[in-house]
Amino acid sequence: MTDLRRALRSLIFLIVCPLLSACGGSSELNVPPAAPTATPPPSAHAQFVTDDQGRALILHGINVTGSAKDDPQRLPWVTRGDAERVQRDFGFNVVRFLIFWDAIEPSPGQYNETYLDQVAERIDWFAGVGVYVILDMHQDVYGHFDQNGKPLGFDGAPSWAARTDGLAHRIADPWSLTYIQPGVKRAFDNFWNADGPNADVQQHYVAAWAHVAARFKNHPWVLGYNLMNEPFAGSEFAGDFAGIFVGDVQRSKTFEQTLFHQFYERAVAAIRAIDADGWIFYEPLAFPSNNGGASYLGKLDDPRHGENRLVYFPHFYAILPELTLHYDPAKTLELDAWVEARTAEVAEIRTPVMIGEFGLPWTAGGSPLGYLRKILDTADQMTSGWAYWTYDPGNWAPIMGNDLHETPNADVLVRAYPQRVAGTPIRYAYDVDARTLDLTFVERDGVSGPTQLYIPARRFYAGGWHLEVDDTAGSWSSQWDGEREVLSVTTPHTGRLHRLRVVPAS
Ligand code: 9MR
Repeated sequence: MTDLRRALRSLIFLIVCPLLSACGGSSELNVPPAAPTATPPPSAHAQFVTDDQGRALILHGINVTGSAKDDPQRLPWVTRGDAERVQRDFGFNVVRFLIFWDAIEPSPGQYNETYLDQVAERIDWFAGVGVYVILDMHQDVYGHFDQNGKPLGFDGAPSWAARTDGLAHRIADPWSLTYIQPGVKRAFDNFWNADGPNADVQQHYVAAWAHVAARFKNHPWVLGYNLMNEPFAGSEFAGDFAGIFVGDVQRSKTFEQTLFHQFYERAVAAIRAIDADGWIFYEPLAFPSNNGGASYLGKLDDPRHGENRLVYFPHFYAILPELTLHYDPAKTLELDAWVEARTAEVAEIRTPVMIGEFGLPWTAGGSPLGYLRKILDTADQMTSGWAYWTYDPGNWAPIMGNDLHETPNADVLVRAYPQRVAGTPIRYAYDVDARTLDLTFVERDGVSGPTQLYIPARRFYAGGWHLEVDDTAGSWSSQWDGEREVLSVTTPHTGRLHRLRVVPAS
């Protein structure tokens, strides 16, 4: 861009909020005409979760919590204070809340309402501070115990549903290698084979989901349901010890397109029979997609009237950094492979996408913070929301120690971002070094309410910030909520592109 063009461009940026202190009230502003914008049309593939006013929801948040797996009550350790902190200190607007089949249905057809009451109580803590909840039916290596009460995996299914047919299994190290134990594979096979002698297992799982949906369908802050954490193909997974994370993609392809796809169809139908509007999140097979391999699951149909409310919910773990606890920023092949695979899938299925898990300890070698930044920048480029793994005090988390002080990860996970967009986002990007946030969106029929930007003012903008807008006509107004650090911007109805930019004041 030439200096002249740059100068012209900055002229048509209107400074709505010159100083942080001036942002307390709403302001009506006239915007001078601008030259027709050269911004490209909306991405052909970008789809968005929307709120009840039709605004695109961009979700940044965290998993609550990994350690709930081992809690006797299957509950996260968090308090109401943590729910407040998640919003106040980190600016998150969503949590992926782990729930467990063995807690929901400890014996066949018997639901534990006390557990669901306790889950509901915690959901309300998050709801109270305006944080959405995605219920994640978590499993790792099928379940804690097999049907004989022998240790099997880490969490998930009740023992009565863990049918290993007497095949051997033992806990392996690292934990994920336990997936390839014969008994574990058989438990999954018996789950997936919905027409076999163990057909009741999957039927119970699906019915348990319907029960959960009935319980939470009217909760305004329960955004939706994640059908299964990190699904595993059982004996159709062809990896061995060396190849577990890569596997034989072709071999599991048929499985993905048949038994696995049919399972999702059944689960979606069961939830839709109860809840027409909740968003249904679903993951590809974790191995190999977590690590960058392709998924052949294909498009799922949503039987609801109106637009689909399905969300593709993959995880993002580059295998070398995860196993070696070292990230070399010069070696991004694995990360690039993940982006390429997910981008192709999203183009095919035309479904909103959100990263359900990713993470690395800040103590990892090389550039662990660079790794997290790269994933977060990528998520913005893909217009994908995300949920960090996990809100358990420690090196992975943004908090640690008895006093729950922040780790260096906190400053990386906290970013300015558009939380609600009054139209269809075309592009948004947060520049960590310059501390600028750019958003371009187009208006969409039927959308009401302002665009809302989270701006971590207390953390990153001690000298204040400006909002710059670039538009052709009409009146703008903005309102700053200093407590939540959310700027609400009402844009004029011009039918054209709107551009907003937050920049540091000094
Ligand atoms: O980080 C978790 C690790 O401490 C546990 O030993 C393991 C088994 O319970 O699970 C890990 O969490 C995983 C999550 O449940 C699923 N996605 C990958 C996570 C990190 O490995």
